[in-house]
Amino acid sequence: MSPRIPRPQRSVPLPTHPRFITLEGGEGAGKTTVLNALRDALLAGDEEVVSTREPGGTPLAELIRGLLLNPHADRARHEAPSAETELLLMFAARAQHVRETILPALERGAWVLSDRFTDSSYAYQGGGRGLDAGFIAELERRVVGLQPSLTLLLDVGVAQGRERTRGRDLYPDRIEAERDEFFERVRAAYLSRADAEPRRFRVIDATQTVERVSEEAVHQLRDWQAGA
Ligand code: T5A
Repeated sequence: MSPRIPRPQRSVPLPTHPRFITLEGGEGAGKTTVLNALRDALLAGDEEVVSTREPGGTPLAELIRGLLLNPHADRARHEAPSAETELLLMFAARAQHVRETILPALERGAWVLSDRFTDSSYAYQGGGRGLDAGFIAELERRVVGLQPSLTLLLDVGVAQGRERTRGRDLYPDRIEAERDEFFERVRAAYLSRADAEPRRFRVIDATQTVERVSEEAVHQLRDWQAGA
C-alpha cells in the first residue's frame, strides 16, 4: 500500500498584535533612519518603545546574524550556506527573537518596532533565492506564530538603493554582494506581498529625501493609529 501523503493544511491567518510594527525594504531603502523617526513619534506618547532588528535582536540571534552575513566566515571554510540553510538560520534567529525580545515586550505593553521580520524571508529567501513560499509559510506558522499589524515597506529602485549602500560599505556583507537580478526579485516579492495584504502594508516611496521619507512614515503611522 502506498504511504498516505498528508494534505496541505488550509492557511489560517496568524494572529497580529496591535503594538507590533515592522519596517521592510531592499538594500539602502533607509529603514534605520525611518525607524528612529517612528520611535521618536511613539515616545512622544510617553510609552515604552522597543526598537529591534533582524536577523538579530537577542545575543544568540546576533551570533546567528554573524554566521549569516559575514562574508569572510564563508570564505575561510570555502563554504557558503545553501539557500535552505540560510532560510532555517533566519528562522532560528527569529524564533529566539520572538520568544526573548518581542513577546515579553508586547506582554508588558510596549510598542515593538522591528527593522525587518518574516516578510524579509519571503522577499529574500522566497523571491531572491526562489525557495517555496509554502515552506516559508509553514515555518512562519510553526516557529513564529505572530504577525505585525502594520508593516511599512520602503520602496526604492535597486540601482538607487545599492548606490546608497555602496557609498557607505567598504566591505559588502554576503547578501549585499548578490547581483542586481537577485534584488529585483526581492523587490518584486515585497510589492506582491504588499498588494496581497493592503490592510497590513503601507508602501512608502523611498526615492525621496531622508526627511520626506521619515515624515511620510510618521504620517502613515498616525493615520493607521487613527483608524485602528
Ligand atoms: N535578510 C534578513 C534576509 O535575507 N532574510 C531575512 O529573513 C532577514 C530578516 C540584513 C540582511 O539580511 C537579509 C536582508 C539584508 O540583506 P542589514 O545590514 O541589516 O542586513 O541590511 P539592511 O537591513 O538592508 O540594512 P541597510 O543599512 O543596508 O539598509 P537600511 O537600514 O534600509 O538603510 P540605511 O537607513 O542604513 O541607509 C543606507 C544608506 O543610505 C542613506 C543613508 O544615509 C545610509 O548611508 N540613505 C539615503 N540617502 C539618500 N536619500 C534617502 N532617502 C536615504 N535613506 C537612506
